[in-house]
Amino acid sequence: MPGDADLHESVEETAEDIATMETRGAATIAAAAADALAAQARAVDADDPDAFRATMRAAGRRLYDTRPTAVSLPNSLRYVLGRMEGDTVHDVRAAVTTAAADFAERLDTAQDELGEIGANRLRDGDTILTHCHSTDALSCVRAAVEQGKELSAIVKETRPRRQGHITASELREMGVPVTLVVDSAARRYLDETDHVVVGADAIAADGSVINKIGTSGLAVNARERGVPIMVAAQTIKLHPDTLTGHTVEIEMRDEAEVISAEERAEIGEVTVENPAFDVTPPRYLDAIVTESGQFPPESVVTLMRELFGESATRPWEVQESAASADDRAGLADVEPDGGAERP
Ligand code: RI2
Repeated sequence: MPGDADLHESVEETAEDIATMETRGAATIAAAAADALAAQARAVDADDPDAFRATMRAAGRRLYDTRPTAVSLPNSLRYVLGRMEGDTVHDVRAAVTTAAADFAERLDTAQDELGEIGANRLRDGDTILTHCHSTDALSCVRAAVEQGKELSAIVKETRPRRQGHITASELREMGVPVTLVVDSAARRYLDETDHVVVGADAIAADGSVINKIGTSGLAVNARERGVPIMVAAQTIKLHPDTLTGHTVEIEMRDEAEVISAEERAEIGEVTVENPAFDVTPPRYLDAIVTESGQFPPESVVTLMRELFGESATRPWEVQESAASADDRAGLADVEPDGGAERP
């Protein structure tokens, strides 16, 4: 496999941006990765198709190694790298750039479609409560607002990186009144909440949802308070490895996101941990809303089997076309890595 030195600068930049969370949000990461592969394809100076494909796989590997939890990333890589058909470099290049464009279009369409479905769960006058920033979750809110429903929102700031600020800003752009609260105030505000709306970074075959740290506690509290919670997630969030018993790795991020070196020194010797995600068991969730419909969490496995079938290889190991998978929602043959933590 070619080394990183052969990779196009936009692959390096995209990988760096994903790792530092300059580019973040599962769907946005997937789109950026597909774009980077297209840029790499346009730049590869290879003599034969096999050398071209090898460089593309190296680019896929570089992108894959950035963040481990959001399964949309390997699903994106698999979609593009699985379509490197052709007998000439020219043809393979065209196949990659077309696949990347198709993937981006599918993302947009899926998000719009799930938004329409999720909006049906929201009623005129509802107060929603959000956690982190999810473009899939906000698509549901946007569609509801476009249907003429008046909503208001309680937005958790979402420590440590405060992605809730992005959510608050985007909700204001939609004209939705926003109350921003610290994470630990969420239970108090559930009494004023009609619907909790969150996104997902990965969904396991048993219906467990892996999302920003704090989601599971929110879901338990919402269930205790009788407040419904929906998860808005395109099918690229479905984690095919979990069909065969693999688990989803939970990303541990730098402690500097939680505490400065000065503050840490003042406290004295402590261990600081910064898990980016947690796992919400299906019994605390009411519905998973995808572009293929809404599902009780426990039945999402049926959709996964339909979409993924059997698959075994990693994105950068794909040797042949996955074009036939188009008929299965475009995501079959996409297989991410497994991980250490059990959902
Ligand atoms: P969309 C985010 O993770 C949040 O956990 C959010 O719910 C999820 O990605 C999905 O985002 P991070 O990248 O794909 O902030 O719905 O760590 O935009």
